[in-house]
Amino acid sequence: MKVAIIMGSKSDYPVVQKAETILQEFGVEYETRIMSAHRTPKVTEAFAANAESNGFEVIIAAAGKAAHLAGVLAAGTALPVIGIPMKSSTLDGLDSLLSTVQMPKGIPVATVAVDGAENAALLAVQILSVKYDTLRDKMKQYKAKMEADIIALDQEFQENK
Ligand code: RP5
Repeated sequence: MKVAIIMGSKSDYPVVQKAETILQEFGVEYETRIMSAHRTPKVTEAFAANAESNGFEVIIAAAGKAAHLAGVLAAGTALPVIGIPMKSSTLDGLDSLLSTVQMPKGIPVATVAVDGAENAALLAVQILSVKYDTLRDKMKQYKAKMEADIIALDQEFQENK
């Protein structure tokens, strides 16, 4: 199981790293690359065309401003593409969000929240878990732990307020 994480610029990496951390937690192999729909269009197109034969099963694409990266990748592959709109501009990421989510019919991009790198990785794990049962079990454990942690926090909060 292998996920491609593509980011439009090195400046996206502090956010993108959070997706890497989640994939590590779930034991999912990933490769992180810098590619741009606008600055390196030929490289991006070639990556999308060869992603499946290179063993990738899901693509995560993080980009900001006029963020066409996820859409361009989705146009060039049958693999599922998850878009992370980056809050990298004077418009607080609204530009990235709309550029990523407002895809024309036929070319979906599963768009997470602005800077939502953790959810992008979790969604990638959930997509992969359709094929890999071990990942579905890990996802169930992840959710159960999250629930238990919050219940414990609430209990502590009630006792100490
Ligand atoms: C986008 O423009 C990148 O994804 C990044 O979020 C934003 C700014 O890029 P840099 O100017 O920091 O390279 O293409």
